[in-house]
Amino acid sequence: MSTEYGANQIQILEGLEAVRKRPGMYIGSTSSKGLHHLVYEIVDNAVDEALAGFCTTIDVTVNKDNSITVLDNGRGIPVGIHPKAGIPAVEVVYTILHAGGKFGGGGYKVSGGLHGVGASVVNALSEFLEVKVYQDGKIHQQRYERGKVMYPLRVIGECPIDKTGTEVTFLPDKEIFEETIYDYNVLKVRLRETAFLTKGLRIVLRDNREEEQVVKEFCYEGGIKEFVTYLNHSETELYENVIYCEGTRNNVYVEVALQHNDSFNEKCYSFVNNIITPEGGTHLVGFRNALTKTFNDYARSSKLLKDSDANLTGEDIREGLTAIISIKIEDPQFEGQTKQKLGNSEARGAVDSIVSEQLTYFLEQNPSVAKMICEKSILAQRARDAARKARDLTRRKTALETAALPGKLADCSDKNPENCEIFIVEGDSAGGSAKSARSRNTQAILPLRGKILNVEKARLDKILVNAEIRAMITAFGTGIHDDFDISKLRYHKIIIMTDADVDGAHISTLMLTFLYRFMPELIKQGYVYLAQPPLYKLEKNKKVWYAYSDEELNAILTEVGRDNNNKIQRYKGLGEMDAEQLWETTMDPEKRILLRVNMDEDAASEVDLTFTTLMGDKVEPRREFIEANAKYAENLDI
Ligand code: 1YM
Repeated sequence: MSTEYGANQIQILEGLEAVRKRPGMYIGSTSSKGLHHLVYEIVDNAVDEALAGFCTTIDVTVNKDNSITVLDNGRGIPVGIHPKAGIPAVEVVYTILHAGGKFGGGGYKVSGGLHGVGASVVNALSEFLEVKVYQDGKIHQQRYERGKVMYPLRVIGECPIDKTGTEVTFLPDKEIFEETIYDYNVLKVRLRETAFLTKGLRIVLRDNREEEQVVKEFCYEGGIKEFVTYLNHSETELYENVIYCEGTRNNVYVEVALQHNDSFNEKCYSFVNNIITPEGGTHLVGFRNALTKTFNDYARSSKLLKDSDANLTGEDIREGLTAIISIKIEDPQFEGQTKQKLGNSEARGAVDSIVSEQLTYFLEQNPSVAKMICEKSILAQRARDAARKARDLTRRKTALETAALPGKLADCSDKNPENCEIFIVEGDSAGGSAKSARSRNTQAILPLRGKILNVEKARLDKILVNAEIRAMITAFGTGIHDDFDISKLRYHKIIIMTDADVDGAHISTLMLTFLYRFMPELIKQGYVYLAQPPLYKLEKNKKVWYAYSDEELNAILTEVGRDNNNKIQRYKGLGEMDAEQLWETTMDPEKRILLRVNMDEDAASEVDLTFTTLMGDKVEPRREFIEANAKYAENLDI
């Protein structure tokens, strides 16, 4: 071994040791999120190979031990000796921590993973990682454990000369990760998204942990056009075809797909080099500019808007719009607190000009579609005016009366939001029990009458005059949409308390839909909870048990014995419990169970889809969704 090689080895180990010491700096976190991130880093290298035109299929397998295997049919990572490092290129990829960008010059990385950069991080954080390269009729292999090379790259066998590709298996290190069990659904959502964003690429996901292997295959020849169709599948589309614009300008490759549906929500997701940009940025600004300008020009020239009418706002035109904006750019600059906002100014111009040109042409060619969109936007414009009036009304009220809190609210006396919780209770009778049961100091009760308005199916003006909705908005104190201010939140726990039956579940879903659409920050920051009232009460010899599920009931029955002396009571609703029982089982902070509502922000489009599927117009997608998810009924992640 040359001294130079030895020195390199030490550097390598120091590099990977730094990753193990501060994993968060390299993969964001060591929670379940970071765990899944490992897979995306490896997959991204394979996606790069697909974008370069050499790979058509990526196979991802979750093995029985929660290790992951990723196989692609690209060229295979080069196995030749890297001139500077003096070791095979594949070893460089897996053991040297790169500062960024692809080494070796030529071309540029496009996908999210830092082309070979992420691979060494994954290696450093894995109990073991094994890479196989199929190239020139040979199978090359190397194994690492916690980043350390176990043996030099070696040929372990032969393969057909036309078989090429890279296969990587790794087991996330239990010393590093808080969670080491992969969630099939999380991988599924992300890989489906990756497939939509890379048209024609086939991604196969397998789960070998189940007795019967689960296989899911994603391949979309239509790319983001099919993504829009997918996102709209539980909506009623306003017109048949997805509008599509594509082109390259200023070295920026731009793809946009859009379609309106008859709902009132906007679903726009933007991506840069296949990475979602939750905070948008210049590409999204360019898109919005183009959309607003093009539709106003069209509406004016076709006399759908009269000279005396005000311009349509962007918001009007985006009512019911589902859109994907995907760009590929050489040197993306991310800004903002979480580095999720694109800053490159050339992206704005590129998207703006490509969308303006192609959309103008489309509208001229498809006047009936153009008219439908304009008419919907004009309706939105009118509703917006009405909503502004309704909102002004609420604002004026607050300005006049100091305590504009809803009459039905039984507020708590403590004024420090951190100590305070509000129970949103279904029905006046349960509300009554809750009011006598509560601890007045910190617990507020807001009873709602029956089912609240389904905000998926109503326009803002109608929503804002709804009494139950207004009661919640004023009680929480934060305002909504643009006015939303989390620092004004009056309670740090918003607890939805409904009956433990189908109706109760429906009301909870309506409530969550409202919170998700109007105050998503409350969910994101973990302020929203579901109370868990018991299903059964069991009495024997003056002793009392409560069961929160059928399993629990059976367990208790087994313990105390099944005989006629237990008078089992099945609760039909919260109203059946007296104040003391309600306190003891559901409200007492010392004893109760609360479920905190989570939201996976990486899967924003999927969360949105869940709500439109559950609360939207179409029955068939809802039935399919419920059938597919029935077994996850207890899992509250949305
Ligand atoms: C299962 C993971 O990493 N595939 C993969 C990676 C590379 C190549 C092909 C590749 C790239 C190039 C030339 C090139 C990488 N190569 C490198 C580096 N799948 C997976 N497939 N030949 C092959 O970009 O020029 C880094 S990643 F840097 F070594 F070329």
